Amino acid sequence: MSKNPVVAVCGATGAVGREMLKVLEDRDFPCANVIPMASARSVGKTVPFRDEELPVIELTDDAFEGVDLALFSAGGGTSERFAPSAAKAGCVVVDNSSAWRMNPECPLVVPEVNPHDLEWHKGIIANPNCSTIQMMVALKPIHDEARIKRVVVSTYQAVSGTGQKAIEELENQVRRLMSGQPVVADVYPHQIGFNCLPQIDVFLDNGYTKEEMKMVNETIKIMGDPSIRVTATCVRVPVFYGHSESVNIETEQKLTADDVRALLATAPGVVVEDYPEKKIYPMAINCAGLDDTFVGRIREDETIENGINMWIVSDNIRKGAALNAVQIAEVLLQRNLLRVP
Ligand code: NAP
Ligand code: 12T
Repeated sequence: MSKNPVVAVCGATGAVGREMLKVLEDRDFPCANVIPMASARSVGKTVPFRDEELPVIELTDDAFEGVDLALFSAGGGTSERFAPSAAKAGCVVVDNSSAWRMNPECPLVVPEVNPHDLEWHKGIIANPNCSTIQMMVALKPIHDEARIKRVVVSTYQAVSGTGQKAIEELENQVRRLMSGQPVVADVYPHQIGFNCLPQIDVFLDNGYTKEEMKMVNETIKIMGDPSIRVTATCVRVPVFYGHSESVNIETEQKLTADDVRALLATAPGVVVEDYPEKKIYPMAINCAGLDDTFVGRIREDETIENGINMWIVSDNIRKGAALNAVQIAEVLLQRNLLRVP
């Protein structure tokens, strides 16, 4: 593309959409024009971008005329409904919802891991789940070196993953609980203030939640390796920004903890933060607003032949959503793939 692209941000008034605008600005993404879109409810509102307040327009089938790239984060139903109209108008879609991730026509991409999958896109590209993205960035170099056979992961997920209303729900509940007032749960099925909920997204027939099965199926698609076995437990915790993950892996080849630290030290997008003697390890409060995925508590699992435990933390709204989507767009631009074939 010789001219800079026109970029639509669909869901621009939401937690992820606002961050997308910030990431486009921070990274000086080359764009001719940015068009924020949301529901009819938001028409009349503005959103900040660079030194301007941009008016929000309604997301409709006809809104994509002359738009080159659309970053969607407006819910699965909205993506399912409008992404095909955008692609039909010649606009490449990078979608943050779970609607298109397992569709065989849609690449599912973490730029540090499988940028090559962008080559076969047909107009709609899926951004993986936040919990999957940060795990992939850390596990890919290990898989390349020693082949990962099995992953056991437990997540500690921030409320911002659910959106703006959930952020407000945690704030309100904490305030009320601290002043002895009763709380009501609206967004979540139970109180999230001072609690942990072993349910993220809906339950499926196999007893797992949809969020847990996203980690299983998306890992296989992104790594391009159906032999990796993943089992997950996803837990919501009363944290605003930053998902944490306890990850246990079993590899085919033996790796020591030092081997893993050395591998991750040069991995793109990864920062090793592992100095237990100084009480230094990744923490959600430190990763908020940052772009990297932080890995610490790296140690050998002494109960099996080739096992490693680690703790992986990243800002779920940045690398887990907005940043990963913009990085996908950057690769599309660099490789001249910003067109619908
Ligand atoms: P949010 O704060 O609730 O914002 C939702 C956004 O979607 C708002 O801008 C809203 O516009 C817009 N929207 C809702 N219904 C719409 C409709 N019918 N037409 C047009 N726009 C509509 O939620 P969020 O946290 O930003 O998340 C949004 C999406 O991103 C979800 O699909 C979620 O699954 C996905 N997400 C993905 C990840 C990930 O794992 N990669 C992480 C977080 C979120 P109004 O203000 O006009 O209602
Ligand atoms: N339910 O994009 O609630 O599949 O934290 C991401 C985050 C779904 C998704 C959450 C969710 C997704 C959440």
